[in-house]
Amino acid sequence: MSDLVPISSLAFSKHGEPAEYRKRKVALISGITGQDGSYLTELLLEKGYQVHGIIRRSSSFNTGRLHHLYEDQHERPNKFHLHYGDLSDSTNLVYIIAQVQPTEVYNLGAQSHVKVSFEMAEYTGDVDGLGTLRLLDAIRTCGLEHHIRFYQASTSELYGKVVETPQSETTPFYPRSPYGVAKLYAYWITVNYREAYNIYACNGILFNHESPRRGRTFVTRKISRAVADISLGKQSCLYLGNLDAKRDWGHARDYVEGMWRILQQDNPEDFVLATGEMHSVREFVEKSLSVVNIAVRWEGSGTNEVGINVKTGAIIVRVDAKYFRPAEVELLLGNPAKAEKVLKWKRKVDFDSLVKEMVLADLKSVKNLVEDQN
Ligand code: NDP
Ligand code: GDR
Repeated sequence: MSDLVPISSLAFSKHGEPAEYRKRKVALISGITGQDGSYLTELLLEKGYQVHGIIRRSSSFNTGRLHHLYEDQHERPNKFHLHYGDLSDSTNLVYIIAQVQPTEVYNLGAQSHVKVSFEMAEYTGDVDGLGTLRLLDAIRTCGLEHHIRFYQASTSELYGKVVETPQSETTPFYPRSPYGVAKLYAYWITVNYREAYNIYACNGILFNHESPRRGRTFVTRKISRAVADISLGKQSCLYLGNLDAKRDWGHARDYVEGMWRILQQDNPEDFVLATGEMHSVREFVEKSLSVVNIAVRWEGSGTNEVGINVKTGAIIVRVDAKYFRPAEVELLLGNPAKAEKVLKWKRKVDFDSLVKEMVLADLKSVKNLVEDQN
């Protein structure tokens, strides 16, 4: 951090030198320990950035997704730093921004589970909604609002109830969960601070993106892990909620590239990142099972529906009402035309390759676990 600009000169200067400042290529990422945070860190380090991340203090290990980057440290000295912090703690955010003086801030930190947001609605509102305000205000408090480019992790959950498909930057929002509502606040405060204070602040409205690093309670990873366990005889049945929900699923690595591109434009704007293709949870199950050569047929309906292994006759999928949500988003399908045209961004990984990569990665890790236990 030897290239810091004296903060006093920035805090009180109305005429900073953004070009000079921006040359430093310093990124600050909230939510660095999450799926997207880890892929974005890899990308930015490859591009020569110094990367700083905010991590939460936890009694258990929470930097597993960043482990390999720590190990690379000796090849990139002084390029990767972690700071304890939390989006609920304004003073801490001001301190980190003042210390790091980033050129780009990526606000990826969030209580990101839609179902959990119904159980922790106030907390989700605080972190996902007000947390975004706190980070933007920390930037202003440090007098860096004309020096920093700000990315907000907005979401297709803003669309919620179907008003039109495919959904684009102009589709009206109708969120269907405390998570979606909190993210709606974050979306608009980002737009508002851009308009009110001329901050370079953008929303990436990202549709679902997955990977082998996806948290294990999200449906895709829950399925890929269960399929690995079932095929290796470690689990007999997978319990799921709404099999008919449809999502536009892409690969997280493609989407972090889009986040970076959003902050490299001449003017700050909001963009949808999506594949433009939609599949049901049921299709995700079928496709995952096909990777391990298991064919499934469905019987029954509603909560009595089951998935049966065609070869053995065993029930391998059941519906459990506890995974249903008080209000569901039935389908999401994005229109990435603006991102394709302006950012020259396009997803590279298709649905089949995504599913295959996730199942094969889980097969490998389950096999390693079994070997370790023997
Ligand atoms: P993850 O759930 O994998 O990661 C969330 C990150 O936020 C973790 O690093 C977590 O820390 C951190 N975090 C949680 N609470 C706080 C807090 N109070 N203060 C600071 N950090 C906190 O999410 P993803 O990587 O999948 O998503 C990244 C962002 O993009 C999120 O904001 C999400 O809502 C949004 N998004 C995700 C999409 C997707 O399909 N993945 C699509 C659209 C938007 P810890 O590890 O300690 O829990
Ligand atoms: P989502 O992702 O809610 O779209 O939010 P999730 O994988 O949790 O659910 C997708 C769909 O699958 C249905 N479903 C189940 N979901 C879970 N988690 N567990 C189950 O057992 C199950 N069975 C069926 C759900 O009802 C839903 O319709 C993700 C998060 O990453 C958000 O942070 C992000 O903003 C959005 O994607 C875009």
